[in-house]
Amino acid sequence: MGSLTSKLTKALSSLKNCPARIAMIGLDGAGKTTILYRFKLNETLTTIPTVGFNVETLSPIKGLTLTVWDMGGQDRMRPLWRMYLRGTDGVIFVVDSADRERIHEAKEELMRVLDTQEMRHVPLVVIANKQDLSGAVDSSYLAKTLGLQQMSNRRWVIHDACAISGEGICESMESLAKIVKEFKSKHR
Ligand code: G3D
Ligand code: MG
Repeated sequence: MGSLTSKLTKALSSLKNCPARIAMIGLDGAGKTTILYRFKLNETLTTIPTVGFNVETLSPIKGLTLTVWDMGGQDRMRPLWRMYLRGTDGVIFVVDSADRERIHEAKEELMRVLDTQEMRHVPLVVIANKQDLSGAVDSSYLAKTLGLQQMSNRRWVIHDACAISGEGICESMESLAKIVKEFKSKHR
């Protein structure tokens, strides 16, 4: 367990001198909090409870903030997301790959976030989580269903993962560090 935490920190280490704001989003139940807890062992997880809106923040390495919340449902919460998304340098979108019924809803929520002027060009890492469950769709199916191929104005990557075992999480963070760095050198 401890070694996973240090591997995760290492995966992000190329962002050490490159302060960045990352938003980790997805429908409730996708596995975001589970992923955060993979980092948590030597870190404090701060929970900011707002009425009906739970935000978790973590700083896995100096200068890097990871802000996490659930999407979907409550329209009245959308102005709050906008606030948390301001100045975002990268988005991690976590999907429950076994919940086929909600993939379409997940796509709609993702598009709502990305289709704003402010989020133009901001890079995207999709975590196709819960690959251990039977019936999980794989990352290439998910990429098609989420319409990632049509996103020509931003870098995106997708990884199969299992937040419980930690599989695929380090790879996701390595990709994140890489594309966020590129984005910041070009657009910020
Ligand atoms: P969220 O923060 O996105 O809402 P959570 O999601 O991290 O709370 O996870 C929701 C449930 O999915 C949790 O189960 C969690 O253990 C489970 N989960 C997360 N990742 C995986 C995974 O990769 N595989 C499997 N099989 N389950 C996963 P509970 O039972 O606590 O609700
Ligand atoms: Mg959660």
